[in-house]
Amino acid sequence: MAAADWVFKDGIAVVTISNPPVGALSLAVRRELGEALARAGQDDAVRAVILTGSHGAFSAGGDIKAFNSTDIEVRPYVKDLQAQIASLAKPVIAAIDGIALGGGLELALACHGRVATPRARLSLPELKLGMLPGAAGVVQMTHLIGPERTLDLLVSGRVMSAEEALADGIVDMVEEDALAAAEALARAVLDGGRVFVPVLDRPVPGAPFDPALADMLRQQAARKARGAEAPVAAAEVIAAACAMDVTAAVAFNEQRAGQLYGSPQQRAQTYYFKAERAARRVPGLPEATRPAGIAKAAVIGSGTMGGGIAMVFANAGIPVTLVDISQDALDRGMGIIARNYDTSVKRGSMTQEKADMARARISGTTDYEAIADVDIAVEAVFEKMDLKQSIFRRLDAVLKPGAILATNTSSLDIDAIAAVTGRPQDVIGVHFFSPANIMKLQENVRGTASSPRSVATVMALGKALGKVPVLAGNCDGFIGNRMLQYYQGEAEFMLEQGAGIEQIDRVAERFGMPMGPLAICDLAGVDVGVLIYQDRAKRLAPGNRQSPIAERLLAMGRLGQKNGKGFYRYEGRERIVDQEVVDAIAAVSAELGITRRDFTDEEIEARLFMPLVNEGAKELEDGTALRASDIDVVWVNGYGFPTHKGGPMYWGEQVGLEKVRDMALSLAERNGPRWGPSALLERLVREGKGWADA
Ligand code: T1G
Repeated sequence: MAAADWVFKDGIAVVTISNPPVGALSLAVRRELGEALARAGQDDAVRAVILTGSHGAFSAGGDIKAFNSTDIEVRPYVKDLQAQIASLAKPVIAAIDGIALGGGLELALACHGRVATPRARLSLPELKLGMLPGAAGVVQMTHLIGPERTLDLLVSGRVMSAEEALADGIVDMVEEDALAAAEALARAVLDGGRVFVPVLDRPVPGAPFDPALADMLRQQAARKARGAEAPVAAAEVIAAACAMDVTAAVAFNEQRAGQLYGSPQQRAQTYYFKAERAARRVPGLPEATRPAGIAKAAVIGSGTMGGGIAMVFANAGIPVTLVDISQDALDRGMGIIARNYDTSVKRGSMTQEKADMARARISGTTDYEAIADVDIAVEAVFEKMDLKQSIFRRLDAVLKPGAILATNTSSLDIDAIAAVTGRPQDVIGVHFFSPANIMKLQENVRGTASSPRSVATVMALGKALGKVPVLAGNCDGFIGNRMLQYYQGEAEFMLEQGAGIEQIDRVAERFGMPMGPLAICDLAGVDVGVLIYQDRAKRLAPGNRQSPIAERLLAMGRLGQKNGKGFYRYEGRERIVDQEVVDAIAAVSAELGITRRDFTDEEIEARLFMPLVNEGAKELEDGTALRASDIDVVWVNGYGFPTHKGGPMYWGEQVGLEKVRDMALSLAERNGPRWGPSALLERLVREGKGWADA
């Protein structure tokens, strides 16, 4: 089938982008669009052109699968197609159904007019790929909605609805039958009854601008970027669109986009885009495996986590029943949910109508019989094995055959939970991250007995819930938390050796983490961290040690943010280092006979992040993770690892697996054998290979 179809009727040529599933602008599509536009120009019988998509998509923009290959560099580019449209002395109207993203939207914005169906979704998501819209998109959007809103749109990668696009003049009409409406518009232009002003000829809203605008936009972008280059470049191009003439601004847009394309960050983010999609596929499931449909859900436990999970189901349109032991507990839980929805509405992330509809899908009960017919029950109570087991016995007794019995545990053994039921094949972990209604990661944990159907169901469910699902094996801490202990553990070991509290957190944050490891410990609660330490201490193999610093803080009554003092003292949002903590750490160093010394930022960065890579390699080795890229997906979505570094495993390969191995050898000497290099890592280093050969 042709990549761009051509149908001609009554003076109007309808050119259709045809590249399922998403209408990416592959080289074949661009070529055929170019030929179709040329033909429309030459053929006197053609009086107007309608540009449209197929298979429920207008176009997802540039062909990501061809990025960093030669195809992407072959003309025509999107800008060439735009130039053809501009020079065509005939109206071109875009008819948009479904997505118009990136280059797809830029192409539509170069048409004279635009009609969308109510299902249209418009966005310029290039920053997620570490690049800029390259075909004048930044300048086009600035002319449509002004500088501040354009920056917000680009940095968030937010998707606009047809209604929103109509209100902003981005599309001219919203009609169920976009083709018929586009035809009517084209005829109106031909009759002289309708005149369109090209997007780039429209005045930028909000002019004249404060001369300080460029600096303001740049600072705003840099604050959100956490080291990513594309947001800052976007701010510069937006400022140019306000200050320069259109031709110069468009040239600058193209130049900055060109600089980012091919950069390490663009490569890392493009890798990451593919990683998320790869993570959805589970190798080895029998061909005939079908996920169970989830039309009704229950969540056991109405605390912060349970309430958040209930919201996730409700927001995805799935009715959900919260179960708790007392009406009081339920009322409290429902109260928190109501407040969370109010906050979402206040922040503008949800309309009142949507929030009301979602809330209406959540009901509560203290009676397990009331959830007998749900398709999935997710347990989200305290991390205590006997409590969880007693709940699973009750679920086993009441739930209909074939229902999925899921646990949100972040650390307990799925097999021990499954063992108390008569249907271990239907038991599986679904680990959401807090706050569940916000964090994207859904770490699904396969027990020894979990059936292919259970695995397929929770993976499909993740997508339906708008989460990013990753499959993990059953072990202490699963993929994410198992690695986290090395990151946080090494932060404390470095404190013992003389690194500063603020210095460690600053290095992690400059690396791109949302919060440093010590600030995170304060946020989660020093007491919570110490409980985990103490529990782990019982299982540590001989020769391994943990730092006693957190225990000392706890003994000093420093619980973390919850009482305003942990590693730091908190004054509002400000973190202040207290002398008593510095003294307590120095005392630990003295007791252990450690000579304190200065650290460079480079050493701190290596010692924080390389142990993650080594433990990740051990997870690949023992099958906890299916692919290195799955680990990256967990760390980006669950722990805020910067996407522009691709994830810890990708980063490790960039800095060199040999260095990671050497770091593991030296940390094993100091901290104990469990810090030693993974056998897989050693083999890859020996053979000069990477994760692809794992
Ligand atoms: N190019 C190539 N393949 C794409 C693609 C694209 N733009 N978008 C999606 N796919 C593939 C994807 O890999 C998967 O394939 C299948 O389509 C279904 O996607 C000049 C240069 C479109 C909203 O950033 O946001 O324009 O992995 O599983 O959840 O300035 O994909 O199964 O083989 O994600 O329904 C800008 C990114 C490009 C769009 C669909 N465009 N895509 O989501 O399904 S840069 C984007 C998405 C650009 C210009 C520049 C989503 C989606 P496979 P899916 P989905």
